[in-house]
Amino acid sequence: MVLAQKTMLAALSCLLFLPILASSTTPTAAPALPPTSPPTTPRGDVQLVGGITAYDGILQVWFDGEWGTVCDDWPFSDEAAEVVCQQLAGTSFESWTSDSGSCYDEMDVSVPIHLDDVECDGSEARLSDCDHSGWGVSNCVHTEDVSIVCALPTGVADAGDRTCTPELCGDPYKLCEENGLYWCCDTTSEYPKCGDSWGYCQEEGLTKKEKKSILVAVLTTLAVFFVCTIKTAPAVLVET
Ligand SMILES: [Ca+2]
Ligand SMILES: [Ca+2]
Repeated sequence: MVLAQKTMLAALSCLLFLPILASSTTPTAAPALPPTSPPTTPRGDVQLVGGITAYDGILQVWFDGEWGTVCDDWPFSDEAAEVVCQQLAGTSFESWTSDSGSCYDEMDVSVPIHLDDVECDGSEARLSDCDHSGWGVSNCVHTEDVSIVCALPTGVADAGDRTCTPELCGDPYKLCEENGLYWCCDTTSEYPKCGDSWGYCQEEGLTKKEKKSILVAVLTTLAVFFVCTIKTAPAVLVET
Protein backbone atom coordinates (compact mmCIF):
# COMPACT_ATOMS: atom_id res chain seq x y z
CA MET A 1 0.00 0.00 0.00
CA VAL A 2 2.82 2.38 1.00
CA LEU A 3 4.69 1.43 -2.14
CA ALA A 4 1.64 2.22 -4.29
CA GLN A 5 1.25 5.65 -2.65
CA LYS A 6 4.93 6.42 -3.22
CA THR A 7 4.62 5.44 -6.87
CA MET A 8 1.55 7.67 -7.32
CA LEU A 9 3.34 10.60 -5.66
CA ALA A 10 6.34 10.14 -7.95
CA ALA A 11 4.12 10.04 -11.01
CA LEU A 12 2.27 13.20 -9.91
CA SER A 13 5.49 15.11 -9.33
CA CYS A 14 6.69 14.07 -12.80
CA LEU A 15 3.49 15.36 -14.37
CA LEU A 16 3.76 18.69 -12.52
CA PHE A 17 7.40 19.28 -13.43
CA LEU A 18 7.30 17.91 -16.97
CA PRO A 19 6.19 21.19 -18.66
CA ILE A 20 8.93 23.10 -16.84
CA LEU A 21 11.55 20.55 -17.84
CA ALA A 22 10.31 20.52 -21.41
CA SER A 23 10.37 24.30 -21.75
CA SER A 24 13.88 24.55 -20.33
CA THR A 25 15.44 21.75 -22.41
CA THR A 26 13.76 22.18 -25.81
CA PRO A 27 16.57 22.77 -28.37
CA THR A 28 16.27 25.40 -31.04
CA ALA A 29 14.39 23.77 -33.94
CA ALA A 30 16.39 23.40 -37.17
CA PRO A 31 14.90 25.42 -40.02
CA ALA A 32 12.65 23.20 -42.11
CA LEU A 33 13.50 22.84 -45.78
CA PRO A 34 10.88 24.53 -47.93
CA PRO A 35 8.59 22.01 -49.66
CA THR A 36 9.06 21.68 -53.38
CA SER A 37 5.36 22.28 -53.75
CA PRO A 38 2.58 23.28 -51.38
CA PRO A 39 0.84 20.30 -49.76
CA THR A 40 -2.39 21.71 -51.11
CA THR A 41 -1.31 21.09 -54.71
CA PRO A 42 -4.21 19.29 -56.42
CA ARG A 43 -3.64 15.70 -57.43
CA GLY A 44 -2.83 15.42 -61.09
CA ASP A 45 -1.24 18.85 -61.52
CA VAL A 46 1.62 18.74 -64.04
CA GLN A 47 4.96 20.47 -64.44
CA LEU A 48 7.95 20.27 -66.79
CA VAL A 49 11.37 20.29 -65.14
CA GLY A 50 15.01 20.52 -66.21
CA GLY A 51 14.35 22.50 -69.38
CA ILE A 52 15.12 26.05 -70.42
CA THR A 53 11.70 27.35 -69.41
CA ALA A 54 8.74 26.11 -67.37
CA TYR A 55 7.26 24.91 -70.67
CA ASP A 56 9.83 22.28 -71.63
CA GLY A 57 11.48 19.41 -69.80
CA ILE A 58 10.71 16.10 -68.14
CA LEU A 59 7.03 15.66 -67.37
CA GLN A 60 6.05 15.33 -63.73
CA VAL A 61 2.64 14.85 -62.18
CA TRP A 62 1.61 15.51 -58.58
CA PHE A 63 0.25 12.58 -56.56
CA ASP A 64 0.24 11.60 -52.90
CA GLY A 65 2.32 14.55 -51.75
CA GLU A 66 5.14 14.36 -54.26
CA TRP A 67 6.06 14.89 -57.88
CA GLY A 68 6.64 11.78 -59.99
CA THR A 69 7.34 11.09 -63.66
CA VAL A 70 5.29 9.59 -66.50
CA CYS A 71 6.51 6.60 -68.54
CA ASP A 72 6.70 6.79 -72.34
CA ASP A 73 5.21 3.33 -72.88
CA TRP A 74 2.58 2.90 -75.57
CA PRO A 75 -0.15 4.15 -75.79
CA PHE A 76 1.36 7.52 -74.72
CA SER A 77 0.82 9.67 -77.79
CA ASP A 78 0.65 13.09 -79.37
CA GLU A 79 -2.84 13.40 -77.86
CA ALA A 80 -1.42 12.89 -74.36
CA ALA A 81 1.29 15.51 -74.95
CA GLU A 82 -1.40 17.90 -76.17
CA VAL A 83 -3.48 17.34 -73.01
CA VAL A 84 -0.42 18.11 -70.86
CA CYS A 85 0.37 21.37 -72.65
CA GLN A 86 -3.25 22.52 -72.62
CA GLN A 87 -3.45 21.72 -68.90
CA LEU A 88 -0.12 23.40 -68.08
CA ALA A 89 -0.03 26.41 -70.36
CA GLY A 90 -3.14 26.52 -72.51
CA THR A 91 -0.96 25.92 -75.57
CA SER A 92 -0.28 23.08 -78.01
CA PHE A 93 2.68 20.71 -77.74
CA GLU A 94 5.62 21.20 -80.08
CA SER A 95 7.30 17.84 -79.50
CA TRP A 96 7.58 15.01 -77.04
CA THR A 97 10.06 12.21 -76.59
CA SER A 98 11.43 9.67 -74.19
CA ASP A 99 14.51 11.51 -73.12
CA SER A 100 16.88 8.75 -71.95
CA GLY A 101 18.94 11.38 -70.21
CA SER A 102 20.30 12.94 -73.38
CA CYS A 103 18.46 16.27 -73.19
CA TYR A 104 17.64 16.69 -69.52
CA ASP A 105 19.19 15.41 -66.32
CA GLU A 106 17.81 11.96 -65.62
CA MET A 107 15.67 11.71 -62.50
CA ASP A 108 17.14 10.14 -59.39
CA VAL A 109 15.83 6.68 -58.51
CA SER A 110 14.21 8.18 -55.42
CA VAL A 111 11.76 10.06 -57.67
CA PRO A 112 8.65 7.89 -58.15
CA ILE A 113 7.17 6.99 -61.52
CA HIS A 114 3.53 7.92 -61.01
CA LEU A 115 1.92 7.01 -64.34
CA ASP A 116 2.41 4.39 -67.08
CA ASP A 117 0.46 3.13 -70.10
CA VAL A 118 -1.26 6.51 -70.40
CA GLU A 119 -3.95 6.67 -73.06
CA CYS A 120 -5.60 9.99 -73.92
CA ASP A 121 -7.96 10.81 -76.78
CA GLY A 122 -7.13 14.51 -76.58
CA SER A 123 -10.44 15.67 -75.14
CA GLU A 124 -9.37 15.33 -71.49
CA ALA A 125 -8.95 18.50 -69.42
CA ARG A 126 -6.20 16.94 -67.32
CA LEU A 127 -3.63 14.19 -67.85
CA SER A 128 -5.01 12.38 -64.81
CA ASP A 129 -8.36 12.09 -66.62
CA CYS A 130 -6.74 9.79 -69.20
CA ASP A 131 -6.65 6.01 -68.82
CA HIS A 132 -3.54 4.60 -67.18
CA SER A 133 -2.31 1.52 -65.35
CA GLY A 134 -2.98 3.00 -61.90
CA TRP A 135 -1.15 5.52 -59.72
CA GLY A 136 2.36 4.22 -59.03
CA VAL A 137 1.88 1.08 -61.14
CA SER A 138 4.54 0.83 -63.85
CA ASN A 139 7.16 -1.46 -65.37
CA CYS A 140 9.43 1.44 -66.33
CA VAL A 141 12.73 3.03 -65.37
CA HIS A 142 13.65 6.69 -65.54
CA THR A 143 15.28 6.41 -68.98
CA GLU A 144 11.68 6.06 -70.20
CA ASP A 145 10.45 9.31 -68.67
CA VAL A 146 8.39 11.42 -71.03
CA SER A 147 9.70 14.89 -71.82
CA ILE A 148 7.63 17.52 -73.61
CA VAL A 149 8.15 20.88 -75.27
CA CYS A 150 5.00 23.03 -75.13
CA ALA A 151 4.44 26.17 -77.17
CA LEU A 152 5.11 29.24 -75.06
CA PRO A 153 2.03 31.08 -73.75
CA THR A 154 1.37 34.59 -75.00
CA GLY A 155 3.56 37.11 -73.25
CA VAL A 156 6.39 34.70 -72.40
CA ALA A 157 9.65 35.75 -74.01
CA ASP A 158 11.10 33.58 -76.79
CA ALA A 159 13.72 31.31 -75.22
CA GLY A 160 15.36 30.13 -78.46
CA ASP A 161 15.49 26.54 -79.70
CA ARG A 162 14.07 24.32 -76.97
CA THR A 163 13.83 21.19 -79.12
CA CYS A 164 15.00 18.01 -77.46
CA THR A 165 17.00 15.79 -79.82
CA PRO A 166 17.57 12.52 -78.00
CA GLU A 167 20.31 10.06 -78.83
CA LEU A 168 18.84 7.32 -80.94
CA CYS A 169 19.22 3.72 -79.91
CA GLY A 170 22.70 3.49 -78.49
CA ASP A 171 24.63 0.22 -78.88
CA PRO A 172 23.48 -2.62 -78.93
CA TYR A 173 20.07 -1.31 -79.98
CA LYS A 174 18.98 -0.54 -83.51
CA LEU A 175 16.15 1.65 -84.71
CA CYS A 176 13.04 -0.14 -85.93
CA GLU A 177 9.87 1.33 -87.36
CA GLU A 178 6.42 -0.16 -87.48
CA ASN A 179 3.10 1.53 -88.12
CA GLY A 180 4.62 4.98 -87.76
CA LEU A 181 6.15 4.26 -84.38
CA TYR A 182 9.89 4.00 -83.82
CA TRP A 183 11.45 1.40 -81.54
CA CYS A 184 14.91 0.62 -80.24
CA CYS A 185 15.43 -3.14 -80.44
CA ASP A 186 18.16 -5.16 -78.78
CA THR A 187 20.29 -6.72 -81.56
CA THR A 188 21.99 -9.09 -79.12
CA SER A 189 18.76 -10.79 -78.09
CA GLU A 190 17.56 -14.06 -79.56
CA TYR A 191 15.03 -12.00 -81.52
CA PRO A 192 17.29 -9.46 -83.22
CA LYS A 193 14.91 -8.52 -86.02
CA CYS A 194 12.62 -5.54 -85.78
CA GLY A 195 9.14 -6.49 -84.70
CA ASP A 196 9.98 -10.08 -83.75
CA SER A 197 9.29 -9.47 -80.12
CA TRP A 198 8.30 -6.26 -78.41
CA GLY A 199 9.83 -7.72 -75.28
CA TYR A 200 13.24 -6.78 -76.64
CA CYS A 201 12.19 -3.40 -77.96
CA GLN A 202 11.58 -0.07 -76.31
CA GLU A 203 9.43 2.59 -77.90
CA GLU A 204 11.69 5.49 -78.76
CA GLY A 205 8.86 8.01 -78.69
CA LEU A 206 10.32 10.24 -81.36
CA THR A 207 8.66 13.54 -81.98
CA LYS A 208 7.00 14.44 -85.23
CA LYS A 209 9.91 16.74 -85.93
CA GLU A 210 12.42 13.90 -85.41
CA LYS A 211 10.48 11.53 -87.63
CA LYS A 212 10.48 14.11 -90.38
CA SER A 213 14.22 14.74 -90.06
CA ILE A 214 14.95 11.01 -90.34
CA LEU A 215 12.84 10.79 -93.49
CA VAL A 216 14.64 13.80 -94.95
CA ALA A 217 18.03 12.24 -94.11
CA VAL A 218 17.10 8.96 -95.81
CA LEU A 219 15.79 10.72 -98.94
CA THR A 220 18.88 12.94 -99.09
CA THR A 221 21.18 9.92 -98.82
CA LEU A 222 19.30 8.11 -101.60
CA ALA A 223 19.39 11.20 -103.82
CA VAL A 224 23.13 11.65 -103.33
CA PHE A 225 23.68 7.94 -104.04
CA PHE A 226 21.78 8.04 -107.35
CA VAL A 227 23.40 11.28 -108.50
CA CYS A 228 26.86 9.89 -107.76
CA THR A 229 26.05 6.59 -109.52
CA ILE A 230 24.82 8.34 -112.67
CA LYS A 231 27.81 10.70 -112.77
CA THR A 232 30.44 8.00 -112.24
CA ALA A 233 28.95 5.33 -114.52
CA PRO A 234 30.09 6.79 -117.95
CA ALA A 235 33.63 7.39 -116.66
CA VAL A 236 33.96 3.73 -115.71
CA LEU A 237 32.78 2.68 -119.18
CA VAL A 238 35.35 4.90 -120.96
CA GLU A 239 38.21 3.54 -118.92
CA THR A 240 37.35 -0.08 -119.74
CA1 LIG B 1 9.16 2.56 -72.80
CA1 LIG C 1 4.21 0.00 -69.18
